[in-house]
Amino acid sequence: MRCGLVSILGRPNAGKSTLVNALTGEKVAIVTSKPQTTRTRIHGIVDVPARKGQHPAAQIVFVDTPGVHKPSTLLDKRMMQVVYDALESRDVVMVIVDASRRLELEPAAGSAPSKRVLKETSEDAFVFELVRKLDCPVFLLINKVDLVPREQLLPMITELSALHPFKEVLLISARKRDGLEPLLDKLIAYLPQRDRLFPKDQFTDQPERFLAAELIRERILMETGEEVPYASAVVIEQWEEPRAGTKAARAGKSGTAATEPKLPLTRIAAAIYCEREGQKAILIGKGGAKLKAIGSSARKEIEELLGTRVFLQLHIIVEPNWREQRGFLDTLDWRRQLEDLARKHESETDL
Ligand SMILES: Nc1nc2c(ncn2[C@@H]2O[C@H](COP(=O)(O)OP(=O)(O)OP(=O)(O)O)[C@@H](O)[C@H]2O)c(=O)[nH]1
Ligand SMILES: [Mg+2]
Repeated sequence: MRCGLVSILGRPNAGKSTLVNALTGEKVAIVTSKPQTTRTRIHGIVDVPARKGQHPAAQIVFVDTPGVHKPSTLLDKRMMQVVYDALESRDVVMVIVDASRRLELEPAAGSAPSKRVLKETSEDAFVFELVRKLDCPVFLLINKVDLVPREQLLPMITELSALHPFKEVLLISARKRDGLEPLLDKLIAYLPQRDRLFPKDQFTDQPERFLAAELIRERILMETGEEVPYASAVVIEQWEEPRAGTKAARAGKSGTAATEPKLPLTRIAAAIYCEREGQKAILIGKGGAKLKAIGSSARKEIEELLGTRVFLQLHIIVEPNWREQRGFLDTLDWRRQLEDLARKHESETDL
């Protein structure tokens, strides 16, 4: 079969995570309208059956990455390191640009209606700079075409195609799931012959605990404004699984977890970290209303994910400057935590 890693690269908010979710058909990565939502590398795994006369069976591992930005904190630097690492280990790279941001509204002249015109933008310049040195196939995805008048797309393709010898230039709408079939077909042609990297039914490499922490963080991003989303982090402190044998199959899209009273219960306690007392007050809200709203909407999402009922306890911890603390950032990195555990286990069994 064909199998490979496809890294997705783009500015914050370009739609990388929306695309990975659309391709896997699962909520692998959180999505918000705020930039810098994704902080780590996230795998979304797609199995494509063989199509006679078209392509062989394939497993494509999409690698969602943080948006390319100029780092200011240590957290930002770590996020950019994730991007560089994803560009090192890959078979194909897909650059994704937001078509709607390449347009601007030209003021109406006289009685004529105002219209959208292509604008010169250097926003994506750093992204194109990063792919220049790559020796692998690079695709260009022009996303959010649902927001752009058709006649504007052709000049955009011409302009962007000139920036790099892209193997393919494709128009997509990740949100509307438009243009994804041709994308999968074209990708498979560039993937190496290789056995699958993950079991057939696996759609992500993230542990459930990390997914749950991300779902809580998504609610925080959506419920708060100003600097709170950027200064917030979520750490799962306790995770008590239902007794063995009682865990139901994933509720999936039917979403029966919340409504079915007899389902087993998972108990989760999570800490929300912020940097200042003022941010803590915003997160708690008047009479605790904000924290309650975050907790109840996150709980529903986690129930959907786990297929159990969930008892979710949230509390807030002020950790000044956590975005600059090496040790704290390590505790947020589940890959590093798993490696540490494996090393510890190895050294214990060596004794
Ligand atoms: N209209 C429209 N909106 C889209 C499309 N794709 C993504 N969006 C929206 O764009 C916003 C950002 O999407 P994300 O998927 O979080 O973007 P991202 O590139 O992962 O952003 P970061 O994680 O911050 O780097 C969200 O509000 C999405 O709903 C699309 O095809 N059309
Ligand atoms: Mg993202």
